[in-house]
Amino acid sequence: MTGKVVKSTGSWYRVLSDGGHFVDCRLRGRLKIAGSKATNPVAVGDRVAYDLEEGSDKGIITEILDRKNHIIRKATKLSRQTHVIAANIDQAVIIATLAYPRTSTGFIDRFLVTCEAYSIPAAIVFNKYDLLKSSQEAIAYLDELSGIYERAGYPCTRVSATEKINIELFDKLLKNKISLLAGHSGVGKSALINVIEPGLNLKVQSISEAHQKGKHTTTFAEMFALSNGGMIIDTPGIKEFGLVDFEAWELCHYFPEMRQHFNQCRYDNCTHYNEPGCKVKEEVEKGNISLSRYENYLNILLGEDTRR
Ligand SMILES: Nc1nc2c(ncn2[C@@H]2O[C@H](COP(=O)(O)OP(=O)(O)O)[C@@H](O)[C@H]2O)c(=O)[nH]1
Ligand SMILES: [Mg+2]
Ligand SMILES: [Zn+2]
Repeated sequence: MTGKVVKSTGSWYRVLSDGGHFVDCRLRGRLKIAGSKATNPVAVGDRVAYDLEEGSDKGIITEILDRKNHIIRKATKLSRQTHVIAANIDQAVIIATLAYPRTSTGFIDRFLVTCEAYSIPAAIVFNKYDLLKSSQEAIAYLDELSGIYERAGYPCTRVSATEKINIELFDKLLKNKISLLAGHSGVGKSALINVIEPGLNLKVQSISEAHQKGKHTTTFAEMFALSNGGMIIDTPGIKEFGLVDFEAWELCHYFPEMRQHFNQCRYDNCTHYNEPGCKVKEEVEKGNISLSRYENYLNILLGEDTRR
């Protein structure tokens, strides 16, 4: 029998069978993915084969089917060990807020680099639009950011969970796709999901709870089915997605608006930092590549990206 892992606690896996019912499964002891440095061999989104245990409604996972893709974070910043957050994702949706709490562009860009590295299409949803819409200055900044990201190829949507603004656009974004939802604690991930799927009744934190650090103990993602045919993977407490290891000259491949210029630089191995004859820097100076994206590129390149 085969199915899809929708929840994991580290020792138990809830599998949604192809027949549409849930089976709690354990992992056959010796099942490991060859060559994987991951601390968890099976992640939410994995397709697995399982057998039912004799005389029980519990199952044993016997095989992990090939992954289309997966996304990881490092166990710790310097660790070689990785934790697979989810597998077989159609798109990643980053929920960001310009205020309460403020999502930094550094966080957004680091997340987008991770998505590019794993070839996962990404979209950005700016929530809590109700808090901005009376300030012209805030709207201008939101317009500017949306322009930067849309031109780089990432669709942007502004929504409000509490005032139900543009909820139909959010619903459409998730329709018939498996989406990984990412974003800091407190940006309104659960609130947004509850608006399009009230039956899930996810816990929405009070603002004060959202600011308490270390409150989330679980690092395991969970997958929910939506009535629009989509599935979402909620990632509690995940602040930072581990960047894959890359060579300096490779990093610009993960910035779509830089990728198209790198072969016009004077040097083949240009890192677009301080090399002469750099086409990327020229495009930044002309205003064709955003300064904010370029600065975050340099922060990642130089390893100074410590902002969360
Ligand atoms: N003003 C405003 N507050 C929101 C909105 N969406 C969520 N919130 C509040 O933000 C807090 C955190 O929401 P929650 O869904 O728990 O965030 P999560 O940690 O990303 O799942 C709660 O107090 C929500 O009521 C919104 O669109 N506007
Ligand atoms: Mg939540
Ligand atoms: Zn260059």
